[in-house]
Amino acid sequence: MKTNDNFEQRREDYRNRVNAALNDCLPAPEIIPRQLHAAMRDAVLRGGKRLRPLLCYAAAEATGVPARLMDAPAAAVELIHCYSLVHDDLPCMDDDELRRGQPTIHRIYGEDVALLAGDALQTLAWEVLAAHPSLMERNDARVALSELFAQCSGSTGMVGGQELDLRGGPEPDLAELEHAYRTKTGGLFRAAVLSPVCVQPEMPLNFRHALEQFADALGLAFQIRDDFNDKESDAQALISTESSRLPSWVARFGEQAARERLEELVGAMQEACQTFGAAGAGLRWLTGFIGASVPGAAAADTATTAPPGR
Ligand code: GRG
Repeated sequence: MKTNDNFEQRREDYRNRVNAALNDCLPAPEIIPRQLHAAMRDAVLRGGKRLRPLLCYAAAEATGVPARLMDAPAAAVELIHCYSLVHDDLPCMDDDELRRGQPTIHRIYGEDVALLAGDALQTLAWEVLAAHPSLMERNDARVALSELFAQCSGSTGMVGGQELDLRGGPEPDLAELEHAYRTKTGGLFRAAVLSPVCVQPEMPLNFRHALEQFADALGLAFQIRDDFNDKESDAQALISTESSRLPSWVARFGEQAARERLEELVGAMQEACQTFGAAGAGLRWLTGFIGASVPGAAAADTATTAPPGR
């Protein structure tokens, strides 16, 4: 399948497109309060692979939705993702020193400013959905996107999943662990992949179902892949027996089971992609990115290079 090559080329255009939208919507650093705006800009513009925006554009290609209708959800989902990273790095959560290869926002600006920067990034995401010029004539789409994003990022989505992760305990069963993954990590992937449905309400049902299947498998697969590659998962498992946090999938069920589960999920993503024929090139490329990065797992397609920005 050669269509992946095509997406490799377009991927850079999409990244530039969302970076421009993000740069435009973030308040300029000279606008008061300057420190807050500098922290917000750093949190968003200092790297990142932009996987969630790429998913918006890839899902739009797959379903015949014009790319310009994805500019608002692509920027909004990245703003919410960046807010979650800033808050996740805080001392009361993971207390991380580095993010995207650089000091975390609270290490540079202090915990108080980092908290506020995350809050303001989240608020900005809703402003983008409400007021982006590309959706000015589409009240229906703005309402549908706002509802989808709220469900995927709030207490039944990403934020709720984070709480489950913090309090889930060391011995969750499979359903408990996967529910936490599906919401914490999968929530924003779901928002991205289902964004085209919100701007094209007349979309055929088989397309909607395929996007649902793709999003569901992707959220889980991405987190298991991340656990799998996490060299500290053993350490995390040890810590987890002494804390209320969930263990990683790999630590809980073992490497072999994780590899098999991941292959199953990548298979579900590939199956969903078939619905879109050649137009699903972008979704197939992203499937390949997940499948190719796990030692011993079958690569889903030809993608072997990570999007730049890590
Ligand atoms: C604190 C409200 C709140 C939520 C936290 C999703 C989440 C919930 C926190 C992110 C922390 C984390 C490490 C989640 C696992 C998913 C993951 C590997 C995120 C990193 O995503 P990438 O690889 O990051 O897309 P870049 O930097 O490329 O954008």
